[in-house]
Amino acid sequence: MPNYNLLFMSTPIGALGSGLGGGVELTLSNIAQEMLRRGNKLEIVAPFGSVSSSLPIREIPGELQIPAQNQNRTEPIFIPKNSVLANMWDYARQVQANYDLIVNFAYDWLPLYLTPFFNTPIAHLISMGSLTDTMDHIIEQVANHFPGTIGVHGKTQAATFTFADKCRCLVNGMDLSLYQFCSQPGSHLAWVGRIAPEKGIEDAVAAAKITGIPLKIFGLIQDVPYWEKICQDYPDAPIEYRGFLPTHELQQELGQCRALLVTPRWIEAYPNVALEALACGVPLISYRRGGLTEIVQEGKTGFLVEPDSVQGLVEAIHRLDETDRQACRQQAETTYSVSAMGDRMEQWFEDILTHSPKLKAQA
Ligand code: HBI
Repeated sequence: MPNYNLLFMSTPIGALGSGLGGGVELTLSNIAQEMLRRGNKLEIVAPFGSVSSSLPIREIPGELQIPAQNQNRTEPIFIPKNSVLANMWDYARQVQANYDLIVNFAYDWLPLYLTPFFNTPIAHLISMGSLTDTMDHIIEQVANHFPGTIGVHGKTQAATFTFADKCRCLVNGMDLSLYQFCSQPGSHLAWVGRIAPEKGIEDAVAAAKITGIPLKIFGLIQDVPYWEKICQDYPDAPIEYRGFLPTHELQQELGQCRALLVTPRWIEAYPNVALEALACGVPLISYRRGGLTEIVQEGKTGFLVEPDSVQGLVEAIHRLDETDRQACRQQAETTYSVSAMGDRMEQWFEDILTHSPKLKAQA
């Protein structure tokens, strides 16, 4: 496998490390670490304020992009004045000749629209399922004109698009050495993620109230009014908000939990939090929706329940003794290790570059 010069384009909805970018922050960092470890050269382009202990970041100023999941299907594309997204891609245009491949991690229209205007090939890692008509349309355009350059995480995510067969499934992965296996947990449950309506945390709180089993909550409170309403609606639920913790602290506390409740209201592509839980030996109780249906080994590494059914969550919680924490860790090591992910990414890059050799910018 030759070594490549890679330019990673981050999400424009928040600085890397802020938590605003959700799972894609962790995905980008994990892949970048592994590509560097394998001898590739790499620079990450991200909004001003992005931080990373070990990754080379080029910070770009400008106004953040609005999160796509807050838009309705027919909403037009909004590009604010001094858009950080536009500024990031103007930078990419200027430096593209130094790179063999650009990898786009943003779920945004502009990078996809600009693809034919670039000489350097662009690989798009699409991090969510179908959300808006404009995104569906532009992704399909790129899938048709640049076959093999549209990557997704899972089959259920791909299935939300009419062009599922043109999407390459990359699954996901993370650095398992950061996650300690815990065989003897406490009695409490966990919920991890951005606290926002599409994540459905109110159902996990309701299940904690019904079962009386304490629920520890980790993640960025992205929608404050939403969180405050839940606290008002369930004043005596046994919940404890633990904050938005860095991976090292999160995995320490998450490993102590009996199970992770995953309550997505939408098609979550491939929630990183589920992989993190498995890596700590924590079984998953999740709605039968999105990427979790491809992750949970029913009855062994968790349970899939009727979507939006709190009663379903409660029944699964009472069956937790059937699950096997060692099997959870084993599943993470087999499929979600960062080296398994690195192999899938390098193969993807190789396939793109051998099928669409770099067009040397006209001298
Ligand atoms: N919205 N506009 C936009 N762009 C993104 O890159 C983006 C987003 N919403 C959510 C998101 N990325 C990530 O949190 C998920 O893809 C994981």
